[in-house]
Amino acid sequence: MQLEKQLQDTSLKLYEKRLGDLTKEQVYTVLLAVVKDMLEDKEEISGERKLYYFSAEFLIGKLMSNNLINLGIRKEVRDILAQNGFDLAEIEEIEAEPSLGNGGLGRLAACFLDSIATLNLPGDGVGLNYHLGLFKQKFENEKQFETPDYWIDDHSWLNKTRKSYLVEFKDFAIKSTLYDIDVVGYHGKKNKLHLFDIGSVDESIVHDGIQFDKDNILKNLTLFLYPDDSDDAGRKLRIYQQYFMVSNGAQMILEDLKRRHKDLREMHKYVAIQINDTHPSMVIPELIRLLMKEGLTMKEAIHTVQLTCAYTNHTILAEALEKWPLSYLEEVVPQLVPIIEALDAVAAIRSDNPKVAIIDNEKLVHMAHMDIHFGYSINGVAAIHTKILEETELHDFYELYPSKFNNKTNGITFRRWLMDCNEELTDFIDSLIGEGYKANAEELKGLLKYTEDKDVLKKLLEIKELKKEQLAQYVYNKEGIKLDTDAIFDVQIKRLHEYKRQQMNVLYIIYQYLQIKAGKLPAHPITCIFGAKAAPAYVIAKDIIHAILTLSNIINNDPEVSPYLKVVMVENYNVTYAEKLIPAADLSEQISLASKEASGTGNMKLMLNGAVTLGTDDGANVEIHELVGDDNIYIFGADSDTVIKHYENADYHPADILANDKQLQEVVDFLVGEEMRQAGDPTSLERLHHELTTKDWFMTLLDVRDYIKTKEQAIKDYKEREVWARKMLVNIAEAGFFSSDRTIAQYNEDIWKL
Ligand code: DL6
Repeated sequence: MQLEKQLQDTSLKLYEKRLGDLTKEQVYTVLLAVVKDMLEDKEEISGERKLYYFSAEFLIGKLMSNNLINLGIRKEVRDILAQNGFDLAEIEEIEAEPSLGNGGLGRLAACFLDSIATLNLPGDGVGLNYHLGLFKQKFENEKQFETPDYWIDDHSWLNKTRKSYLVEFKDFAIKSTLYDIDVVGYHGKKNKLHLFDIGSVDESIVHDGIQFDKDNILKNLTLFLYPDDSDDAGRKLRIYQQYFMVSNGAQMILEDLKRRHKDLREMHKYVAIQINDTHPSMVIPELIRLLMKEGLTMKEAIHTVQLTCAYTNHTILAEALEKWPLSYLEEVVPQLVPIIEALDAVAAIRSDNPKVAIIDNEKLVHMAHMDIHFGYSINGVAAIHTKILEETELHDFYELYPSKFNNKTNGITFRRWLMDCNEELTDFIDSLIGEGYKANAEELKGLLKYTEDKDVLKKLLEIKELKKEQLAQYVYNKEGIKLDTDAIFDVQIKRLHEYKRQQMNVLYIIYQYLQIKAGKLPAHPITCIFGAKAAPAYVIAKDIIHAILTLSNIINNDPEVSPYLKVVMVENYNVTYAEKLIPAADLSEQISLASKEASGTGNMKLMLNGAVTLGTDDGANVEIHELVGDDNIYIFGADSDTVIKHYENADYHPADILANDKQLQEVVDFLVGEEMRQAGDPTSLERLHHELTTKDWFMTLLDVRDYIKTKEQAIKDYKEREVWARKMLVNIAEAGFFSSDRTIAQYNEDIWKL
């Protein structure tokens, strides 16, 4: 009653009309205003020691439904809107998705904020408010184009605050503006996501897609996440952004400590900083610098910073571990250079091993090395990833600081990835085991007692069918492509990267196409669905997108083939799309080259929604495999030890494999055959073909045979509906371990100690 009154009053105030007489957009605005008021009134989580989670990305997704769930009012709001002639789902669709992230790293940060608040821990996010996001992906002529993602409008979750700090660069200083987004825990209190910005950013300098003058920092600083760094100006812009983020955050932290009359020498007693990947690493020298300005000696400053900062590593890919030329830092933030040099000197005293130096012989600053020397914890994000860090990639550091290393297997928030995106499954689970699993995800195991219950298995299949129909409708509206919901939905959704091996799925599709053309039909129709953005300067990744779209064009328009095989790549894959695709997936493609995917989190979301994994023993797949057992997952391919040995011995040559496998050669050559050349761009296709046949750095051809065989087995098994439903059930039941509530509880117990 109270809520209805609030909605009606706000409706009258904003539009001088009753709720029932508004347009859908106006209803959204009214609901946003009411929910923002409720969030404003929520008490902030407080505590003696507070966490600051520094991250370049926060891929938060639309917030309305999540906030309604966490406030515990979603059903009530749905009923009130229904009484006034509106469908809540349609109203929620109106929200523009914040474009503040790229992939798993940013989505993890968003899940973590949800869990930190839910566990009633004082912890805020610190990042930047990118006006045009990563980019909006458009497909034209079977190719990706990038356009600005204008996600901020007059009505958003951003709250402009009065906080502002001066950030000094070599040639100028900038005053920041701080926007906050409230982060409310499930039936709990709130924390904040702090997003720093500047008033002088000018969206009008962007032209020809996402081109802009990279030197004009006052106008471009917070335009885009991950601006193109293929030239010097782009790389320096990234340094400007990173320093702007950490200097603001550090100043905010110290201001808060001073307000609380805390001794800055003991900052570590009141503050924990989690450095999410290396983008925020400059927070270490910046804090030291600011503390020295406050009167601490360098020794005192290093001491407390070292006990405050912890670092999470999210990749072993060398190119993703940032190394900035010292000369760039001199040009952008010279004030940090003497501090970084001093840290390098301290590190050199601790170890004379050049492999652990912060500044190397070529005068490159290894940001991760600074984090490891001057952070008190370093964690990987899945068991196998941490093991590889300890034994191989960061072994020299592990020998130096064994006790700093720990594993925190990633997790996902079930509020968004089950309750929000799959209400039908949520209600069904509630009816079987009650709602306890929402607070204690391990209770999902209670579902295991239904593995032989035919009615339960049948109902699971019915829910999946329903979610597939909903997705088919959504895809039809968005892409104009009709999906056959009887087909197995085979889903690969993740950033486009060669190590994730979307190209292996491409080879499977070609194989299957050629089989069908030769009259050999698959055991069951299959629809291969992709969602992925390629980094704008990553040429081969864009070639892979081109190959997928070209194949999709050929196959979907071939009446002989399309009843059995379809290929769909959805445009502008984002969190909103993921929320539709994941509940509808049958098969979850997690096919990275073993050792390369740090963890993956899509694998967890898909499992939780009853998709069965087809994957390598990589990242968190290894832990999924252990939990569900051999019968409920499809594992293939070389293991990480074998892969690491191939790299060490430099003995992997794709040509050798092709020379011994005529059929595979035919599949690979299809990429540059007549049909593809006619339908696509020969230059792009030849480049991809050349890469695969001469280099194949991520060993696609090593695993593709086993991949095809295993996928064929999965498709065969899918026909046994009840057996398949049992696999689905086991996956859902065992997904509890992957709740981010568990991950965050572990971070807190072992690292933050809030
Ligand atoms: O930890 C979150 C997420 C992992 O699940 C992915 O496996 C990992 O690729 C991703 N890492 C990055 C960092 N850069 N790279 N590549 O995005 O982190």
